[in-house]
Amino acid sequence: MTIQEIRVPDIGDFADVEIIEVLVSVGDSISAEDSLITVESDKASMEIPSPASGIIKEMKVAVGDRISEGSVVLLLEVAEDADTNKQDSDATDEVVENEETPSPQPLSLKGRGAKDASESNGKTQADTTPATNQKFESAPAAAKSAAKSNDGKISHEAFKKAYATPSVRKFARELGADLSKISGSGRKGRITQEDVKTYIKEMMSFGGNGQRGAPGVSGGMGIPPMPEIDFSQWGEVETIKLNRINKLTGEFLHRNWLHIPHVTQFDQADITELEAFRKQLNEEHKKTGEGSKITPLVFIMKALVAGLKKFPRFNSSLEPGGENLIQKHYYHIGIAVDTPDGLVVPVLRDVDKKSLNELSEELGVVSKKARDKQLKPSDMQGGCMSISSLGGIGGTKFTPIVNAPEVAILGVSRSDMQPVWNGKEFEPRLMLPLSLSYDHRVIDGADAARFTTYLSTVLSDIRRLLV
Ligand code: CAO
Repeated sequence: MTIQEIRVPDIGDFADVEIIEVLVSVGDSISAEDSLITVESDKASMEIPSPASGIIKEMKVAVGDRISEGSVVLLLEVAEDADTNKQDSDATDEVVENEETPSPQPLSLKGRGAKDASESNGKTQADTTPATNQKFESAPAAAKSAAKSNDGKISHEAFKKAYATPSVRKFARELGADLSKISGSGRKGRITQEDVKTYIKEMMSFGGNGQRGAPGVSGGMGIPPMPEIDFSQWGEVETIKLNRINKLTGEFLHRNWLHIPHVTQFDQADITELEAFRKQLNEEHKKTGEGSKITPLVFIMKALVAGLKKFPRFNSSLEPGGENLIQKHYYHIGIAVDTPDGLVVPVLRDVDKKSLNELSEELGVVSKKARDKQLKPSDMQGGCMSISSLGGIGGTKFTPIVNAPEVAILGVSRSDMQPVWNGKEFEPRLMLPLSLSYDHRVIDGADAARFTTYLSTVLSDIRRLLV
């Protein structure tokens, strides 16, 4: 028997990387090629395999340690005849360096680096997956050993945990799937991505709690992935690549939609007088050549600020832990701008301190900047509440998605002349549809109704903005 020092082999760019998983422990009997640890850089995760078979005598690393090429991972007791790296067969129980190791295998790529890496070899991440699984599944002994507790018994929980690759575990985590409840169909019981998908499908069809009889209800975040469909089977199709804004917006909206319990309150404001005043201002601007065109939106921004002052809870953000509200004492309003590349939301600051003319001018400038792709990330941060105005386009109402960390968003649709009963007769009044979506964790339905009622009152009589 000899004691062999197992070191990290050449792992390319993986210098000073963190160990995210230790797959073996002291006393384990492992085979050559069994995975020992998983390391993760900002681009990918990778398993480090053993170069030899033997029994683990001492672990030299733990989860969270950072390692590079040459770092000692563990001490392995190897049978002399199996010690392919050691030339001197006389020596026993001495530490030798391994000179030859199986190559480490990438498990998953992530982020931008992943894209670069996958593109650089002409493969997508999906392309690399089968090879990855194959490698990992050749390490069942290591995984099984890792599941042993101090008393030598195999913990069911740990066994299951060890029997999925980090990428599968990440996938399961994202879908809210409990790995301990999933049976692995991979080699020697390894849980595969397909197993996770199947489990989620079952949970969905059984009502989300694993019980039959409540179809169609999802188990919390246990949302199954959309199926991949080949639409070309039904006719001609083309694939259009989404641009960066589309992708970022999609991800952001999806996150907000899933995290925030949304409710939308609808209302209408009588803007007949406001519209008359707005037209008058625009006429004056035209005659004098001074001031930019004023649209209803700047009045709505002013009314919104009045609403935030009267109902401060709308001007807050919920701390991620859900323990506290952060109350803001400034009034910055985000405006959703439709651009050829997608939706962006620049923020107009200190709306309470600016005149209608100043806001109109600024709105023109930021909308142009947005459409010319000139907005900086800081131009889109720090909003208290956002407005999504589709008034220039059409529609009667909609349900905007809260622009987190804000707690509410005001949707505005196209104003419309309607017959309104004034107590004696129907009168033609210009009515502006409002759609207020809010985070129900922070705002009660009654407050939302009070808020839109107040907005409606202010917009119906803009003199109230002065009091
Ligand atoms: N009712 C009736 N008419 C309205 C109106 C309303 N609620 N809001 C605007 N209008 C009118 C304006 O007065 C203007 O009319 P004139 O040209 O006759 O003066 C016309 O519609 C066009 O207005 P606009 O859209 O150019 O200007 P705006 O200040 O209302 O909006 C901006 C600016 C940047 C918000 C808008 O251009 C925009 O991009 N809107 C889309 C926002 C969006 O996509 N939201 C959805 C997000 S969720 O996917």
